[in-house]
Amino acid sequence: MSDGNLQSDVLETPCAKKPKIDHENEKNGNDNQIPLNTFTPTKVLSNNTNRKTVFLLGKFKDKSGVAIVILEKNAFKEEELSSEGYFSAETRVHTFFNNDIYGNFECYPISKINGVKTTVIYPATDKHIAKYSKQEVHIVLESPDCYKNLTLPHLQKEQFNLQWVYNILEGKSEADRVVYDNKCEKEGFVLVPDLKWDGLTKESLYLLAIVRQRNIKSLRDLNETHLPLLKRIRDEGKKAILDKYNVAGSQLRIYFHYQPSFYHLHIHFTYLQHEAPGIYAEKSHLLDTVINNIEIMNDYYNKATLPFTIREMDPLFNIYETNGYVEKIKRIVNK
Ligand code: M7G
Repeated sequence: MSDGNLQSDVLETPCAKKPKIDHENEKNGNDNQIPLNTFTPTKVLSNNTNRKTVFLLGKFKDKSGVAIVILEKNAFKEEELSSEGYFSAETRVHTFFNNDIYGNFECYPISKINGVKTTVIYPATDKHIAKYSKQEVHIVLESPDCYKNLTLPHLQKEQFNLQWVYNILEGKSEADRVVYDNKCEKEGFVLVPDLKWDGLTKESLYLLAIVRQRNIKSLRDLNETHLPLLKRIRDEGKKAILDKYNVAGSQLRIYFHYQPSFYHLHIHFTYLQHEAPGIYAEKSHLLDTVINNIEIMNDYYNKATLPFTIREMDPLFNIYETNGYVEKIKRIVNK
């Protein structure tokens, strides 16, 4: 039996509030004030014009260490399009040109619907900087031996801190955002809006199911003993999303990333029509396919060769390159 608890709290309207910054790491020594308005960008790490997202490296006034600030233009919310926000008397309009039946304008809608989603990572480590910097990417094939001899020793030595995950599981952070909480230690999980989602716009719905067990790093560790957990996440996750957001299970993409950035098992739930980052063939594995593969072969993920993408700034890239797993290209050297 599930001991899940669907919370019925009404979602907040982010536009009406100051930027909400999660100070989850207070106990790890972080200050609990992030002075966003004192941020000075020093470098554009990358600028994704398709996603209308920019990754900035910089510093806060009077703060040591560097920060990464991610700015993302929000998707349109359909319910706001029919309201006064875009076409009201308050809307300022700059006309570029009118030509016959065609017009080209820049429109400045009211600020309430014009927020910019802002994510802060502070203090940011070199690993964060590498993750968000524009760089070349390669696909490598990870055999079970490569996993054991190259990937695993590397990630045991060097991986992103999981404190934010434990804070969610222990109810210390984001507790008011939790959508569903199954407290069973063995088969329980917490369903929470992903950092990348504003928690409001159905068109870009993105939730994360974080398992309570702490010893499952990734897809690689899964076998038939995990089937009840995986099925529970699929079924209870779908139900919770239907109840809270009125999105049917058949409209959800439910998947793992391989490699993930964070080696504590979690599953992504996104709206099928939303092209979330990391949904492509080289990185995502549908939960239903994973369940089916394990049902066919108990130790499938222990035996499979799994492809994954690797960025040149990731130290793991050097390991795979040195061991001959990356195809060489001719580098053009500027004299
Ligand atoms: P991943 O596959 O390990 O990494 O997924 P990647 O997708 O970044 O390559 C981790 C997921 O956790 C991502 O979708 C992140 O956006 C999300 N995430 C990361 N952090 C630090 C947080 C957080 O503090 N809170 C929440 N709710 N989600 C987070």
